[in-house]
Amino acid sequence: MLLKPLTMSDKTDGDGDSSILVETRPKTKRPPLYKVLLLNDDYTPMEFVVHVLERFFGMTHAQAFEIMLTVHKKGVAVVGVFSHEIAETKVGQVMDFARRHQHPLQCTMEKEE
Ligand code: TYC
Repeated sequence: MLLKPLTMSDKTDGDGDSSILVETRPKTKRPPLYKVLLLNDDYTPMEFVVHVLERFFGMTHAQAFEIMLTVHKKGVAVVGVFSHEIAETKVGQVMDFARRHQHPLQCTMEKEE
């Protein structure tokens, strides 16, 4: 096989075999993000959902009310996007809070594409 002649800018390892070292940039892939989803049901009171969104997702009352209505009408809404660990924590906090208050509210997470 014919090798292209080396030029000044080519980097070799100096062992005289004319091999060119191609520097690759280290692949530092960003970790995936996760959507936290709130699901509608027929029993959880609207005010409770609004409170959950204020308490665990830092929304204002107006933002929380708007998102609660979206879930109520459409069945589901993304309430935040987080790292895997933070998303897991939020889901756990919401599920635990709902369970303690005996509401069937469901909160899940899914990987963002
Ligand atoms: N659908 C509920 C009701 O009519 C309200 C509700 C909204 C429940 C959002 C869950 O994630 C939810 N009381």
